[in-house]
Amino acid sequence: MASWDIFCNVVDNYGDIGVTWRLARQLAAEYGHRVRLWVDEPAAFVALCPQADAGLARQQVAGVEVCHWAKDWQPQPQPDVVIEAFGCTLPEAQVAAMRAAGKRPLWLNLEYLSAEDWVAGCHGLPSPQGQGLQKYFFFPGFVAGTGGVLREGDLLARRRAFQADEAARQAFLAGLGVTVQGAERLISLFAYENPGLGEWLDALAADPQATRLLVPRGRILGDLRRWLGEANELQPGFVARRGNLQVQVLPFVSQDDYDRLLWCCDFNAVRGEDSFMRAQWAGRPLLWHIYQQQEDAHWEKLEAFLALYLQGLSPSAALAVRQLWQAWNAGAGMGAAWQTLQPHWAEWRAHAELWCAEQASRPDLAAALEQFYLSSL
Ligand code: TRH
Repeated sequence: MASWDIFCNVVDNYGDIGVTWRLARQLAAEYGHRVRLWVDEPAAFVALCPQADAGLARQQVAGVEVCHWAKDWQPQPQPDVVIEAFGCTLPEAQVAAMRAAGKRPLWLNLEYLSAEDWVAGCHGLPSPQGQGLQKYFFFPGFVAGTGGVLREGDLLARRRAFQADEAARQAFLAGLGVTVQGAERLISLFAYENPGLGEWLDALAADPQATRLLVPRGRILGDLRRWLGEANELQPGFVARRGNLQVQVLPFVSQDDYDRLLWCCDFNAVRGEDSFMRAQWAGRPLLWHIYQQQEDAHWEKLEAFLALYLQGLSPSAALAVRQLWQAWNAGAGMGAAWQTLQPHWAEWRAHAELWCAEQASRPDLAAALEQFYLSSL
C-alpha cells in the first residue's frame, strides 16, 4: 500500500473532478492505496457525489479522503505519489516540501485524454523541475504506448449484468421518474450549448420510430427550451411531446447513476472527457460533443479519435457516423446526418460493443499508473 495525493483544480464543468474522483476511488478500492483527493471546488465534487458534504474540509468517502484544496494550503506529510491533474499548478508549499523531502514522491502530471498520434511519444517523459526534482507526463490514450483509459476492474461485468436484467433497468428508470412506453428508443443528452440541436430534434419528432429523450440538467437546456418554445426555464421533471419525440428533463444524478443511465439508453450524446469514455463503456452508439479549444484545436482531436473508432465499420456506416459527429460539433446539418445514419444502426450497435471489448483488452489507466509507480521504486 502506498499513499497518493491527487490535486484537482476545477477549471469549469465537471470533467476534471469527474476523472480524478473516479481514479481516486479505483486506486483505493483495487490497489488498497491511501488516497487523498484535493479539490478546490467542493461543490463540483458534491454534484457528482451527493452523499458528500461541501462544507467539510476533510471527509472520508468511498475509501478516499476528500479534502478541500484551500488557498492557504499547508504542507502535509509527503505521500509516495503526487498527481497534478491536467496541469493544475501544485501549491508552492507542496513543491517546496517535495524538494526538501528525504524520500521524494513520484510527481506525475496526468494529462487530458486524446487519440492524437503524438500522445504515445510524450507519455512518460520526464520534465526537470530544478534541484534534481522530476515531474513525469502521464498521457491517457487508446493505443499501446499510452497510459490507457479509466476502467474499473468490474465495470464491464456490472454493465453487462445490468443490461441483461430488464427488471433492474426498469426499476432504475422508474427511480428517475422515467417510464418507457412500448418500443420507444431511449436517448440521453448531455452536451454544451449547441445550435444544431433544433435540427436533430425536428428529425426525431418526425421519425417513424418513437423516441424518449432524457436530458439531465445542464448547459443544453436553454437550446431545448427554445426549440420547445417554452417561456420558463426547464426543471427536472419537465416532460413534453412534439410529434414522435417525448422529451424529459432529469436531475443531474450521481456519477454512478449517470453510468446506469448510459447503460439504459440505445444512444448517448455525451461531452468532454469522462462522460465520453463512460458512453464507450456502455457498449452503445454515442455522439461526442467535444470540449472546444482555442484555434479549433479540438477538431484534430475529434478526427484522431474517429480515425481509430471507425475502423472495422463498413465505409458507408463510417461515413455516416463521421458526418453525424461533424454536424453535431459544427452545430449544423444534424437533420440530414441523422437521416443518412438510419440504415446503419444495427451495424453501429454491434461495432460499439466490439470497440468496447477492444479497449477493455488494454491495461486501464489506474493499472498503468500503478505499474509506473512500481517501476519507479
Ligand atoms: O463536464 P465536462 O464538460 O468536463 C469537461 C471535459 O472534461 C473537458 O475535457 C475539460 O477540459 C473541461 O471539462 C474542463 O464533461 P465530462 O468530462 O463528461 O464530465 C462530466 C462529469 O459529470 C462526468 O464525470 C459524468 C458526470 N455526470 C454526473 O455525474 N451526473 C450527470 O447527471 C451528468 C450529466 C454527468
